[in-house]
Amino acid sequence: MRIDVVSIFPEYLAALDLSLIGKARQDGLLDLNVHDLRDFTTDRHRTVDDTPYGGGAGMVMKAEPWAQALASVADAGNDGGTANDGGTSDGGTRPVLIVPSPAGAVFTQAMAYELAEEKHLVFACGRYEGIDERVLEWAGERFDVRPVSLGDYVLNGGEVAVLAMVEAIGRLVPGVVGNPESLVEESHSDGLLEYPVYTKPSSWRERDVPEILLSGNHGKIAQWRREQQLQRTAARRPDLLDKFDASQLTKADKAAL
Ligand code: 6GU
Repeated sequence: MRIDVVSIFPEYLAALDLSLIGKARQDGLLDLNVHDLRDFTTDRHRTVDDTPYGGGAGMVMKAEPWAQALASVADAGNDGGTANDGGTSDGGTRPVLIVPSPAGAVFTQAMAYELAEEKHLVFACGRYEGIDERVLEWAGERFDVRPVSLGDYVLNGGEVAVLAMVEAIGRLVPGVVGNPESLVEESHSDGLLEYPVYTKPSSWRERDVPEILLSGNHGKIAQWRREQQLQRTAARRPDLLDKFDASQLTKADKAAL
């Protein structure tokens, strides 16, 4: 997968050299490129913002530097492959342009799975009050444009959101996580929160690991873990349980709740 990130703070993205994602880049699984938006300005001051039409607080990011930057990365992920290599219904393989914004659709694990299938993702990190809206309209001609939010709170810019999204998406790209089994049992993979985990010692500061986990009875352990998932989800995230329909819950599940 190719990923391009455009930002006025490219240094923010340095964390993507580390850990699992850094290793995936070294292994050639993720081709991640970070670009400085100011490199696409033409004035002496490398201006990227201006005052908003209609008035109001703050500054708005100018359209032209964004158009130059996005045009330069739009074709970068195109390897000249055939028209039949998994393209979208329009016959092409349009890159996805993700625009981090508190005004976007909320990013979810389901969205991460979808985006992990794409060949080319471009992230446009806005700052200030946002990017001139005409850029998003214009970008629709060559990208599949998706404004995306991490949740209902405000960050100063898209960079931190991109760190989160690239990590969530990148780890789902085949080969990035060594043991794919570990993707199966984690929180949100089945719509429930993860069960609690324990390691040695079995007794620590007078607290014991739940007896069942030492029993060696794998059927009973699986049942206990499922109960824990359901109870935890009911306590911490009842909104997630509301999305379950009754047919997804076994009799034992209902007894656990
Ligand atoms: Cl994706 N961007 C910004 N700037 N603020 C946010 C966000 C994104 N998600 C939540 N708050």
